[in-house]
This record gives sequence, C-alpha cells and structure tokens, in this order.
Amino acid sequence: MQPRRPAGLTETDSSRRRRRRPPPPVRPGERKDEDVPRALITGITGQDGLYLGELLTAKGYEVFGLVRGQSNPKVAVVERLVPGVVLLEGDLTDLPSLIGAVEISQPDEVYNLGAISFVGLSWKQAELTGETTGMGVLRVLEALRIAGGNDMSRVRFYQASSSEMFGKVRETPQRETTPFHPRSPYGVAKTFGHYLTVNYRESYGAFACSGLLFNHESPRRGIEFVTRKITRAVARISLGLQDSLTLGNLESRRDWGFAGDYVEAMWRMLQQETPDDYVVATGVTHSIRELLDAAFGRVGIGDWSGLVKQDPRFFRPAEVDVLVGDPSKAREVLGWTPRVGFEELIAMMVDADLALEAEAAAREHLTATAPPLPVRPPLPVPPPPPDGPAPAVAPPRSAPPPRPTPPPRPTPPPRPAPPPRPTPPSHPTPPTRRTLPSRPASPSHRTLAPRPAPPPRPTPPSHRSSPDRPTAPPADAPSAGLPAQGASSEARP
Ligand code: NDP
Ligand code: GDR
Repeated sequence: MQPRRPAGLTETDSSRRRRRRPPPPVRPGERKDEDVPRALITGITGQDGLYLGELLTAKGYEVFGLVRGQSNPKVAVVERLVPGVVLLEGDLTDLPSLIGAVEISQPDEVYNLGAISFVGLSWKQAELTGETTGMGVLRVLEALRIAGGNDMSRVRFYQASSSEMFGKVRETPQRETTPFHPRSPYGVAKTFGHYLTVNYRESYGAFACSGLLFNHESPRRGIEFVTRKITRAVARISLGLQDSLTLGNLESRRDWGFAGDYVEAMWRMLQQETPDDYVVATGVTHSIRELLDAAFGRVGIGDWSGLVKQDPRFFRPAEVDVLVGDPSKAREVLGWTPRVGFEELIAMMVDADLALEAEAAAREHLTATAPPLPVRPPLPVPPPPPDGPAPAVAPPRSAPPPRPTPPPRPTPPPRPAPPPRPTPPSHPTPPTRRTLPSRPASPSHRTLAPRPAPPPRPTPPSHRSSPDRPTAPPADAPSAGLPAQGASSEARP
C-alpha cells in the first residue's frame, strides 16, 4: 500500500537535514523501533513546548514537533534546544495537516500544547482563539481517531487545559471537581477543549488526560504575560534603559509556578494506568503587587510606587480575580510536587532578563559608538576656466591627502555575568511506568504510512537561510515563547 500523506504536509527542510538517522525500513503497521517511545508535541515553539521537548529528549523519546507558518523564526530555537527533534509543518486550524503529522510521527504520546494562549488577545481575536484553542483540540482528537481507525486507546493524549476555566471561582482552592465559569473567550475555548477530551475518553476509550494547569512561568515566557512584562521592565529600569512600567489590574492574584516543573506533571499523567484529569499548581497565591515587590526587590528597589503606572488599556473586560489550586491529587497519584517557589522563580526571571538586556545594550552601544569612517576631504575645485574654449585636457588633480587611521573602537562596558539559574532537582521515580510498554500494533498503523521519507518539495522554504526571515519575533507577538530576547517595545495587555 502506498503511504498516504496529505498534499503539502512535509517534514520541514532543516529538520529533515538534521535527522539523526533516516527512517527505518518498516512494513505498513510494523514499527521496528518499538523500544524508542515517540511523542508528538503541538506548540513546541512555545514556553512549555520547549521545556517538554527537552524533558522527553532527555528521557530517550524521539520527539516530533508541529510548527506552523512559513519560515517560522522559532524553528531555529527549537532545533537548538531540542537536538534531534523532527519538525513537521502543520496548523491546529487545518485537519489534513494534523492527520499527516500523526501518520508521519506514529506517536505513542501526543501533547496538545498549541493554542492562542494570551487571555488579553482572546477578546480582540475571539474567533481565531475559538478556532485554535477550542476547535484545535477537536481537530487533534479527530486526527488521532481517523489515523487510528476509530481505535483511540493506543495513543496517549494530553490536553493543555487551564485554571482560566475556573474563572469566577465557585470555591477556593480550585480542584478537579470545581465547576467552571470561564471569563474570557480563551477560557471558554479551553473549557470546550477540556470537555471534548473527557468526551473522547468516554466515547471512544481514548487514553486522554486533561491537565488543569495554573499559571507557570520561566525566562522563556512571552513578554506579553504579566510576570515577564514585569521582570523585563525591572531589568531595563535597573540598567537605566527604561523609566517606568505601565500595567493594568494590580489586585488580581495568581498561583504561579515554574514551567520546567509543570511539564514533568504532563508527562507523568501519560505514564499512568488509566487516563484522568489533574490540577497542577503550587497551592500558593500572590497578587501582582507581591510580584512587583519580588521583582523590584531583586534589583534592590524597595519602593516601586513611583515607577509603576496604571492604564485602563491593560484592564480586561472581565477579570479572574483570584486563582489558587489544590494539587493534592497530582501529588498523591502522580508523585508530583513543584520544586521552584515564587521568590526563586521571580529571581530567576529577573536575573535572566538582566543578563539579556545588558547584553543587548552592550551590543547597541558598540554599534552606536563605532567611529564613523573618516570623511574624505573634498577634492580641490579646479580654477574656473578662462574665457574662451574649455581646455581639451582637464588640469591634473592634486592627490588627496592620505586617510587618517581610524581610532581604535572603544571597549564595551563589561557585561554583568548572569547568576547561575537554579537547577530544579530531579523528580522522584513516578509510581507507575517509566518506559512505555510496547503496544500491540494498531490496525490503523498497519494501513497507514509508517513514517515515509518525505519527498523533496518543489520550492522548499529553508528555515535556515531565508533572507526574509526575521531574526527574532516582533516584541509584541502574542506569544514569544522563546528564550529571553531583547525586544524593546512595550508588551501588550
Ligand atoms: P505559548 O503561548 O508560549 O505557546 C503557544 C504555542 O501554540 C506556540 O508554539 C504557538 O506557535 C502555538 N500555536 C498557536 N497557534 C497555533 C496554530 N494555529 N497551529 C499550531 N500551533 C499554534 O504557551 P505556553 O507554552 O505557555 O502554554 C502551552 C499550552 O498550555 C497552551 O495551550 C496554553 O493555553 C496552556 N496553558 C498555559 C499555562 C501557562 O501558564 N503557561 C497555564 C495553563 C494552560 P507559534 O510559536 O508559531 O506562535
Ligand atoms: P493569565 O496571565 O491571564 O492569568 O493567563 P497574564 O500574565 O496575562 O495575566 C495575569 C494577571 O495579571 C493582570 N495584569 C496584567 N496582565 C498582563 N498580561 N499585562 C498587564 O499589563 C497586566 N496588568 C495586570 C491580568 O489582568 C491578570 O489578572 C495565563 C496564560 O498563560 C494562559 O494561557 C493560562 O491558561 C493561564 O495563565 C492559566
């Protein structure tokens, strides 16, 4: 049987070039490398996708990641941080591309992290949020159902659900049984995705888990989210690069943890005997004011009141006032506990932003202070011709004076060395399986294309050499999701 692949879906060119090995020869339905678990991650270019890709690679997985758009500038970052990753072109709004990604990767585990994840943006682009964050879940589940010939029990599925679903909270702390009352188009879309995940588990026997994750942050957080917006501004203010910071509601409270800890919980959910839903949180809540205390305190500023302004533009049409999760079930069943506390997290982010901003400033300083090339003195003007016909031959020009040697470039100010990031200790052995048991070959896998080597595309967009490719995403991108970068404009609300 000929491998089936939807037209237009290919492994990205740079990813294909970087594959550690060619796809092993397999007959339809037969995988030769059953001992190497495979994971497909949507949203691999985001904050969590990068941490999860690193985690799974370290655990010996073959990692496949879905990337969207043409010449996505984040591809290079993923390839650098997740060596050996195989990137597949696809989009959560495009079902055929998702079916193709499943067929090519033949995953044991699928982590659906892709979404429009910025709550503030979800009012401005509510339809896109619904399509991506909500309907995107349906499409990934359908891709798994279609590629699996209705047998959904063989691939384990993780859905990135959110504490935003609790919204106007009905009880505190929030747990798995707390009713939902979402307060934003994003929250509504996530609630749709959550219930679909539960429904596919109940309808098709899917091994589908929903992680109700509370806010988790890191130096890789997009600059539009309040933690990173604050830590970046604090770094810039302390370096004299920015005067003040403008925010919205300072009274809301969130349960903030470290993203590196939270991806471990996602993985643990898929190693259980049975699929289930889990709240993942620290159990501690802080206000934006406390976040400001911690961030400014890290650079020795005790009173930040004169440095922080408020602007109605950054307030939301409907706010989620207080979130705090009860992670008891995750602790008891998954053996998961958060490692990095609030103060340590904020210190980690401020320090990373300080290093980044100092480096960017030094680079700018170098460019700005490089001496201009010496201006050549004007050539002597020949004397006006005497009345009468112009001379047939121009008079000889005097030789220009030798160019002065440019002065040596000034040495840039020394960069402050970033303090070492705290390394979270490794988690204890989870109570259940660590290595995936080999699963019986799916009947669907027998009929589907087992990782065919993608044919060369007619006009391959190179992710490495495209001259049009920007070197960094715009500063106000809805979700930077990249390692800290020196963007300069104000983040969006
Ligand atoms: P990010 O915003 O950093 O990453 C979002 C990812 O989704 C990016 O890789 C982005 O790709 C991708 N994406 C967006 N639109 C599409 C699309 N149409 N097709 C395919 N991919 C798309 O989010 P996080 O890493 O912080 O969060 C991961 C997931 O967890 C999200 O679903 C988020 O809603 C959810 N979540 C996050 C929490 C948190 O505190 N971080 C808490 C609870 C839930 P690109 O880079 O190309 O834009
Ligand atoms: P959140 O995170 O909406 O909880 O969603 P965000 O950091 O955007 O906002 C947290 C709180 O801070 C208040 N706030 C501001 N927020 C931003 N972004 N910018 C500001 O200037 C500002 N001023 C005050 C907000 O009003 C809010 O109360 C995050 C995302 O990662 C979601 O994808 C995820 O599902 C939830 O966390 C759990």
